[in-house]
Amino acid sequence: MSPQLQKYLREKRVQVDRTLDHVLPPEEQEPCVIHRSMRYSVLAGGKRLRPILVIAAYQVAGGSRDAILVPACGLELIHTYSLIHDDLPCMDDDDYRRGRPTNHKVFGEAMAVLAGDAMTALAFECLLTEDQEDCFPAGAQLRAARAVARAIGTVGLVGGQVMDISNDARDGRKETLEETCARKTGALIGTSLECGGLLAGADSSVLEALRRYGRGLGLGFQIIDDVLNVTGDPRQMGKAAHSDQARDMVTFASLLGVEGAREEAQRWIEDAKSALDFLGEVAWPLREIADYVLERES
Ligand code: GRG
Repeated sequence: MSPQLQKYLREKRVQVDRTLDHVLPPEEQEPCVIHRSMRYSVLAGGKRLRPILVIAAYQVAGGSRDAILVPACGLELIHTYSLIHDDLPCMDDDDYRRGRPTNHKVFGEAMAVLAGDAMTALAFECLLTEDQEDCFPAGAQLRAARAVARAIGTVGLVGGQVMDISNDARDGRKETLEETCARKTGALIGTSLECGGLLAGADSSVLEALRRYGRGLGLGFQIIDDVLNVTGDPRQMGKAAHSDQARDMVTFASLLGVEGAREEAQRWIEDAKSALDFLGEVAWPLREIADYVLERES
């Protein structure tokens, strides 16, 4: 990763973490246990990729206000909610996430379900936060909230998770696996970019470029996630390795082999970057984030 991107990501993570701390209810607020549960998972760290993509797309599309931070955090809340529910015994039944015991291991299943539910509500509050200084174009927040609502429903996360837990990709078709990943992972990543563009008032050609970049980035990201499940270091990743194999899941790594999967990811990342060609130098953070997704080890 270039020193320039390292600095960019560090600065954005600090801003996102500070904003998340601010928008989450304090632990002392009744009922305390649910607020402890929410803060436990959200403030456990993580790469903050989705909110950073909102901010980067917003800036690439010409936005310059700090007001983007609150809606951007809405995307992180949805993402963390999906992780909490994904880890439940009725789903993937995982014990570790972001380097600590999973939410249900600490707070119990009921509280983990409720923390996720509360985080969706809070995410939409963030997306629809009162725009006191007309930072965003009229109607943009509504369009962004609608895009997020769509992305988490049956055409996106929920649909992808249904295909994932049903192991639909057992049919051995790469297209089925691509469809599962495009929904389960790609939808939220793509929508993060779309939200940034919408909130900056981007025109349709920029929005289309962000969508195409998002599709390639989302698939590339999930393929590397599959590879890391085989080759990664659990301490560095903060979650278990080899869980896909243990559950007999068909993944890009099992379907194409580790090297084949890396090559497939590279193709998607190249396609993602080429979508940005006409945007010129201003799109450098998105280009470098795409390269980072390919190199990442956690
Ligand atoms: C409707 C939000 C919602 C969820 C219900 C449980 C579920 C349906 C979907 C699960 C989706 C899921 C967990 C997909 C995996 C995506 C993925 C690769 C997550 C890892 O993301 P990272 O590496 O994690 O960005 P950090 O911890 O760094 O944020």
